[in-house]
Amino acid sequence: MKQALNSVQLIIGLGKTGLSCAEYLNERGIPFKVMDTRHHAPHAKQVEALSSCRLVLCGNPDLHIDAMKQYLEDVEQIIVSPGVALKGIFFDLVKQRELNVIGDIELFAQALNNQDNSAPVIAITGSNGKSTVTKLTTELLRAAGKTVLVGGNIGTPVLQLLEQPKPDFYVLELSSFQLETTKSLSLIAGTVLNLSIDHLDRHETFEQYSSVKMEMLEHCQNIVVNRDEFKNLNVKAEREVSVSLFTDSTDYSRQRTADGKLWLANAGKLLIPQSELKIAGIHNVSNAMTSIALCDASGVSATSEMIEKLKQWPGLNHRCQFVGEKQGVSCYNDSKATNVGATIAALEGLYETVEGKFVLIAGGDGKNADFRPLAEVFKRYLRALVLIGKDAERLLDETGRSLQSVIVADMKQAVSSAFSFAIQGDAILLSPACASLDMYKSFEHRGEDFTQKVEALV
Ligand code: UMA
Ligand code: ADP
Repeated sequence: MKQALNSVQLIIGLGKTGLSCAEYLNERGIPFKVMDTRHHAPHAKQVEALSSCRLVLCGNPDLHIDAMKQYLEDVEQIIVSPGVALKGIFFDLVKQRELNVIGDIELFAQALNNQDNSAPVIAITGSNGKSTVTKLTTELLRAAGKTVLVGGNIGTPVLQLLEQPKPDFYVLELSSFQLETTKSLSLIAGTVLNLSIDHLDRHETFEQYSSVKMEMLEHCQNIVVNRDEFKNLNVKAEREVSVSLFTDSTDYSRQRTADGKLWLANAGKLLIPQSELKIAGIHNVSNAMTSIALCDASGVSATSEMIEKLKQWPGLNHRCQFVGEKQGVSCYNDSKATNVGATIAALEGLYETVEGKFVLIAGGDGKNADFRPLAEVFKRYLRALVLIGKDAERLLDETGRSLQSVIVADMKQAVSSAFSFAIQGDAILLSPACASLDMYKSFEHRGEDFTQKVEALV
């Protein structure tokens, strides 16, 4: 990174990403200032102690806009964290000054572009299934004997990956917030898994949210396209590897053999019987197919070790995870379902494995989403609806008034109400269609609370 004399970089946000950016710049002796809109930001002390750090400022910049004008005077470029919306009076000022605004993924991309012979990058985005496909693709590549570093929205800030020896592949999960501030990331292979409404508290419209994700495909040498989600997609790439659960005209599909078994197959070659996959739900069959296709698109064809890994992989915690059974009622933790599309996928995906109906525990922070698309699915699959959290009332109004339902104050009550509605053969599913932050530290925290309350009863 070139740096004009007497100018500084401005890092905005002091979470994991901000800290990784500060450490990255500090390592290279590049001076920077840091800002966080909160009064008490995490990592402030740690960053203040770095030798290239000029100033740490906490608080809402929109309330001190005259001071901000001065503050921006020596700023050459802004490196913004994904949790910070590029909106408000301060960002209007940034726009007026025509300051370059990038994120940590862009810094990572620039670092790779400056390396001779850098490792190829595979990226996964979409509304749902990103972490599952990111982790499974990583596991499959490792099973094929490749070294892999994994990061991005899945948890490890990408700049930290540069501190480790060069791998055979980087596998990145990218959110719309991260893609919004990324321009020059070149990918050997990438995919947009699906698009459904999410984050409308940050993106102005669904179209804007979708286009941020779809633009990633323009930077891919090879793309994996789920033809069940994108029937008419036409993006130029050296190679397209297509997948589908429902047609057999794609590169990866399902085929039924004479004994009636469904297999995952590639160009007529049978790979693995669907029934031998450990991960639950039809959406996860699609995720499995996409993961093998991503390896293929990156030049790694399926080996027997990879097929064995596919069979053994149990999936990630908090994603349609089986957590217990009592008197014929099974319980699943799908706390990571933080939007409407994910909850629909979980209900449709798990339905085949459930004898009876679902008692669904949902609710939380709906991020301004329209819950109405859930109404039809609820009618089809639910025995009853148990609601928690900030948007419980609205969720009920928009979807569930015709069902047996109850609004409760906490997870303990939610689980005991769910058991009182359920009958033998039913499943209790926590799949909230909402973020957890109105009640919990994270979706993991919410999932753990659910699991604990279930375990206390079974
Ligand atoms: N915040 C402020 N003011 C600031 C900076 C942050 O209020 O100045 C708040 C944000 O609104 C947010 C929280 O602090 O609620 C964290 O924001 P951050 O940008 O500092 O987050 P990091 O700790 O750096 O974590 C980020 C991603 N977080 C977000 O996009 C909100 C993590 O994804 C990611 O794992 C990490 O970088 C490493 O790349 C988490 C996430 O929730 C899992 N992602 C969203 C999702 O999956 O739906 C997109
Ligand atoms: P993300 O990282 O995109 O949030 P995860 O892999 O963590 O995705 O899965 C989150 C939730 O999304 C799951 O709990 C499930 O409800 C739903 N989901 C997973 N895969 C898919 C898919 N391929 N299509 C639709 N929904 C999915």
